Amino acid sequence: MAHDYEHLRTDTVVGYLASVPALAERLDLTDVATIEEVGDGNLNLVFIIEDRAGRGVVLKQALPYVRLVGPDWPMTPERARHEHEALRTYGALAPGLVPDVFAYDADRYIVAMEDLSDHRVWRAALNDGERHDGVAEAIGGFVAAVAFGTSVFGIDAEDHKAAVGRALNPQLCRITEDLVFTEPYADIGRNSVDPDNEEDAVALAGDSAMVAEIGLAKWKFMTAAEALIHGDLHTGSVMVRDSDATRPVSVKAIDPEFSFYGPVAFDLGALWANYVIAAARALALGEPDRAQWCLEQAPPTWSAFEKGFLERWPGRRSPEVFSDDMGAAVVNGWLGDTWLFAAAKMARRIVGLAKTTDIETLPGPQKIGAARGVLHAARMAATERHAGRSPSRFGELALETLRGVATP
Ligand code: SR1
Ligand code: MG
Repeated sequence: MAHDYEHLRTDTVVGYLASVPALAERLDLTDVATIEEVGDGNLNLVFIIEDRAGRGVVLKQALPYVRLVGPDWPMTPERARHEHEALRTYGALAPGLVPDVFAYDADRYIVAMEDLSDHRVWRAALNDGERHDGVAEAIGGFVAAVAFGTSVFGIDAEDHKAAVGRALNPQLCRITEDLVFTEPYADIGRNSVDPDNEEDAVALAGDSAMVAEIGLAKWKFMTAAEALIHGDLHTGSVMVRDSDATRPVSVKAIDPEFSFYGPVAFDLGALWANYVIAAARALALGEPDRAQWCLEQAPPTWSAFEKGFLERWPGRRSPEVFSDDMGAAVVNGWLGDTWLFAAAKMARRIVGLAKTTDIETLPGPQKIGAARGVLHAARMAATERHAGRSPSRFGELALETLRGVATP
């Protein structure tokens, strides 16, 4: 399908805002102070427009291709609709934990939303050595609210099926199916590693136990329509602002363009994986205490999720068969799957397309050790999940694994 629509530019965004009354009133367009294109992700254009009074709006526009690669990789801009609808749903279920949405332009695939310039992308903050307390709990609580509130436990069965249909997101799911679950084990020419990590990538792809687990993970991702998951909930999809004398800590989940009805544990695994990646960076930089802190974010993420989900359980649908005990059993299944998806998400960020700044910005020798550590941790998580599933055990084993291969 040809997508012919005007792409925003820094010299056209003010005119665009002026043309949408709901946006024009949000800032003084006669006194604009800054216009910045800040899209540092792999897919979209993102503009922040601020006036001199400090009021701002974010415009995020989906391009008809993958920005990371260019027009040679066409990609449906319908992902903007998915992002818009997910943000609306999440905002209702988890107030304050996603940016406010002001408008959606279905012709030009533009989501207009709250300016979060007083927040930082969590990944960038972690890369700079910052520690933000309370973020892990908040984001675990966010996953719980969405897991319950969009699932058959929280909504009527027919509404659930309609929601599953509306949220079908085949092209974006295909990216994940290929980049996360397949290509790290069967390169089609998009993988890359440092030559000194080549043996690690070969060992990963040749690890038959790992590949078997990843096959299971891919199948679950492709078939388990449990809830309207975020679909790309890494630390770059979380924004944070510390508490101060006047305000509590603020946490926002952003960028749910990959959202669809999928397995709840996929989002939790993405978070855990990125804690390991952040820890690998800290360890490589000679900061073992901070590495440990990064991995200590896994238990509170999980506990807040578990608590948030089980607190809602008494209000579930179909209590005549969704018994009192079933909630805990469902959660326990998700715990094992969180290990599994964490494994998949770690490995893809080292071997496949679309890597992380945590590792990529390390100096050469440290980068090699950190990348190796993450790959070993991925293989550990995929198999050790059968031995003991506790979130603290995950962190301990990951730290042990990273330490075992760290560049001296
Ligand atoms: C082609 S898009 C590559 C990656 O960017 C997004 O952040 C997702 O993680 C996706 O896999
Ligand atoms: Mg993103």
